[in-house]
Amino acid sequence: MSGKGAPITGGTNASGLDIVVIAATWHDEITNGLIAGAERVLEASGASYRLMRVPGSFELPVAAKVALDAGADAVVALGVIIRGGTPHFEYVSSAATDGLTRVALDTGKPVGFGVLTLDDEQQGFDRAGLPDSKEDKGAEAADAAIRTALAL
Ligand code: DLZ
Repeated sequence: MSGKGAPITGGTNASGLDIVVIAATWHDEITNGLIAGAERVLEASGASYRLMRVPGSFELPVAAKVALDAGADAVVALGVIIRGGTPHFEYVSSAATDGLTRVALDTGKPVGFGVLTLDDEQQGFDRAGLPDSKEDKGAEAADAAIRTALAL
């Protein structure tokens, strides 16, 4: 997709769905782009949604589980993890990915996966739905959550 904010749930009516966007706080410029992309798609779909913030991507799975157990129809998980000089990147990336997969399977509800695992910051700017971005991964994750929720 070309990204840059065009809603990609073309014509889908998701009114009646209750969706929680959960976003980590690291690498805020990129994360804010992901949030804006997800919100554009949710707004266009007619779904009701709210934003929940957690400290880091490691905390995304537990927040997703709580939101889904509380009755949300789907969550959109957004985070940015950038490789550093230690193995921490691998641990946080695996915890977020494996944890969110487990939450989706345990709850039987969709988790839109908008966690970027990156070698450097530029890769994030390229994918964050910002004016110069090539892709809009926040929008894609929201679109996936909506379409899966409607399909289940
Ligand atoms: C500790 C840490 C590091 C080093 N890097 C990131 C990152 O790039 N992206 C991210 O979302 N979170 C990072 N964190 C924080 C962890 O996800 C977590 O919040 C802390 O380890 C506290 O549990």
